[in-house]
Amino acid sequence: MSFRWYGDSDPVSLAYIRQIPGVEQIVSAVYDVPVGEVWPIENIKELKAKIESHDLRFEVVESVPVHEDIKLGKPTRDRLIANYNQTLRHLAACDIQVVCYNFMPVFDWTRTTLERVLADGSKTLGFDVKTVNQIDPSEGIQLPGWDASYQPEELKALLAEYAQIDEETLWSHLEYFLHRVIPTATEVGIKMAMHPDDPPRPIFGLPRIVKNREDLERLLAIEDKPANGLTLCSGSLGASHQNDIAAMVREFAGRGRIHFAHLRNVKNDASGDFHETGHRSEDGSLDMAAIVRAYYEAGFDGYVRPDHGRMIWGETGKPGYGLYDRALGAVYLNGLWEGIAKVEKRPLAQVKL
Ligand SMILES: [Mn+2]
Repeated sequence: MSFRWYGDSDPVSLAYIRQIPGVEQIVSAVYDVPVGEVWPIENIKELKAKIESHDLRFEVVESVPVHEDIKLGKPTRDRLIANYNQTLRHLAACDIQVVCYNFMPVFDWTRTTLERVLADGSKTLGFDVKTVNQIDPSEGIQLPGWDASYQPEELKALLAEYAQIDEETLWSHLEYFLHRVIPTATEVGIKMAMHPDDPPRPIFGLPRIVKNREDLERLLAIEDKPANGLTLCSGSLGASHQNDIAAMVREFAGRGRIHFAHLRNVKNDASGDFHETGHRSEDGSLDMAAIVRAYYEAGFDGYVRPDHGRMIWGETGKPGYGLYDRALGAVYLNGLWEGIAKVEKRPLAQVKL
């Protein structure tokens, strides 16, 4: 069981994370190197030492971001892919096992509100299809939580470049990337773990290619090697009511291709609107017990983390990444796992998450 931590600027401290029952791992990244440049080995070592000084381990990186030029298929991509591979070599030298990444154009995730108030007074992230459809990207986009590293003009230019890129072209750029990165990952012993698109639908005409079972299958076939695997995010894929998460877990964990599990619940409806909920099955649309059971039955022994949490008990901070609700999620998920393991009467040590 792991917990995401955003480094020294994260209001949630490593000392507090250490106190969550069952959490043994930190998932983090080097945040002070520009996207596309090599992560110096010293920076990785420093981060790892800091985490280990709190009696926690650092074996999963989320994320090593993929430069937009690689997704756009620009001539600069060869240099950027060489840098990416060098970063993987440095991470492997620091005993990192899994690297989470995504291939979403421009935006890592999209929500229309970061502060939807639920019936219990907690605040959560929500997505409303109508609001997104009313936005004309050529006139600029203002939604909460987006990467502030883009200036408005820069963003417009980037969106104009993507207007030339359809889904098949983006697939071909992903293939180009994986054919060059997976051999390096295999060589150094790192497992790459693609995070699906969030939400799993096209937005603003941007192509989105990791949305459902068929997309995951196609992705894994590009390089049919263990190093080419998945971060299966129940909340991202689960925002589409057509995705059967437990079935995906059975299939892809059964084949040893899920290296990192993001577990959270989401309340969705057929229109595509959704909001995030607490992790418990009853609170959202996903049967979390069935999903955890699917991992158990597939013999999953990879890394897992609670994903986003609501803001509860007056906490403020990074939307989706407060301490309290994610800690409740971690304990709930470990409780499900222990319950399933005890019913199955297998020793817990053999089935540890
Ligand atoms: Mn996720």
